[in-house]
Amino acid sequence: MKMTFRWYGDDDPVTLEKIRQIPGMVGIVSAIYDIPVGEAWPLEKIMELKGKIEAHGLTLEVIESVPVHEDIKLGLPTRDKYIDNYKKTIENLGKAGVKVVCYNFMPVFDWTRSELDHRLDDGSTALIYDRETVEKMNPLSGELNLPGWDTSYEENELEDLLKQYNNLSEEGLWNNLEYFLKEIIPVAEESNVKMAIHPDDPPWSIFGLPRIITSEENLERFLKLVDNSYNGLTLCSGSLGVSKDNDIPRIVRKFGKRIHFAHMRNVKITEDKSFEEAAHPSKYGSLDMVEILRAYHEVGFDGPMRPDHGRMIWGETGKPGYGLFDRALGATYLYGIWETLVKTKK
Ligand code: DNO
Repeated sequence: MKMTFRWYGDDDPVTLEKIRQIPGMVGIVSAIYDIPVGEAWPLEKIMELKGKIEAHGLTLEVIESVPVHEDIKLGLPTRDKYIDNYKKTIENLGKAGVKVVCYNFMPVFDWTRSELDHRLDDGSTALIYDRETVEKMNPLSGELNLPGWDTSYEENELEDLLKQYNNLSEEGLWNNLEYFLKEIIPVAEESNVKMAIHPDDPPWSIFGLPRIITSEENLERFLKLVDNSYNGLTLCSGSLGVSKDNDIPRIVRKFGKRIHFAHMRNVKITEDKSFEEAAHPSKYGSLDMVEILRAYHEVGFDGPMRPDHGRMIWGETGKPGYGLFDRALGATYLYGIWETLVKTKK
């Protein structure tokens, strides 16, 4: 396992200097943030990113994410142009030596929460998802503040986009995903870049939009769409783990070698379809983190892993879920468990 940390580039207050000082840290998960979705990433820009990271004694392990243009998810005739650009990006990432690309196939909204700074009993703040609150939200009200959301939509653009999805069922989305994979996976294999889809967060439909990367059964269906190891998973414990039906250690053991990137985060299920993000240790949430890591260890996982969202603690302010302190604590907790597993291996 290689311990990694997400870095949002030059504007991230959590600098590479700081990340490097976290015990056990070897790699960075990052992306190029100033290229519009759908355009190809030039090799020079990728090399520049890689150079900056390496100058700090770290390696660029994963790109999270190369976003997928909505026209591809919608299956519009214009998708081929965007798929060609996506292939070009994969080729360039391969030339730069990047081995893993994380992406998702969630229509319009990426990860969604109802509150970004919910105060927990210990005084820290965390992201939470309350089913009733989300059900009452109107994505067109202009007041939504979602952490994983592209806010660059012009007036009416979002409305039009949501309308286009009115006619797309889950099966339609599966078809569009299959079309995309059949095009890009051969290029990924040729470029030696492993594609790792991120599960939908939360793993159920929101705002009436279809979501399909949600369960063990659907992950299996996904992997069979193109049965090639370059078509793999980002296994995000927190995204899938908010549904009691998803047994994360079992999923890790089942899909083992097809998992190319591990996101480790604990979540506390408060009610059906409601949850709070929690500190990483098992005691604070609904997931057994030791058992999940044991499963990774058993399947011989040697890929990148990162602590996922942290709470805001010790007065830190910053990007929701992506401060330094709690994620660093998470990383060392994970690292400690891993060291124990390695050393006690019979
Ligand atoms: C949230 C992240 C997601 C993830 C994308 C992958 O913290 O896990 O935004 O990066 O869904 O494409």
